[in-house]
Amino acid sequence: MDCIFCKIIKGEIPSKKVFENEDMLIFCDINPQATIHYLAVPKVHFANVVEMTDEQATIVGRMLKKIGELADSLGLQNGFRLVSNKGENACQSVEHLHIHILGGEKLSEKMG
Ligand code: DGP
Repeated sequence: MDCIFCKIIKGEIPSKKVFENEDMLIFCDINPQATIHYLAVPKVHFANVVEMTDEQATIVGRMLKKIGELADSLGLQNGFRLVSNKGENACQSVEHLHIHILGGEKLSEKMG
């Protein structure tokens, strides 16, 4: 499958990894939109929350819990924003579910 994030997970494309476990990889976004901008990506491939099975939703639940546990060590002790784009209106550009983790500064009140 020709998926950039699957290739990053397999190590075929380099990335700045900040965390990895059996469920996910967290790495730095190549085009940061905040002082800190990570992507949390499940190791199993699915496109977005609409395509997600119940089992995959359980993985995403564990991912969110772990992101919360890691927040301080990732430099996010003053807060952070999680975003997961789906589809054209949200400008999703990579068809492998990913959670943007944004922080390291005061973020805009506007999200759209
Ligand atoms: P989205 O628009 O929600 O699909 O965000 C996709 C993000 O993925 C975007 O912020 C840029 C990032 N990205 C795309 N290709 C690469 C890559 O090869 N390496 C890294 N680190 N990030 C990438």
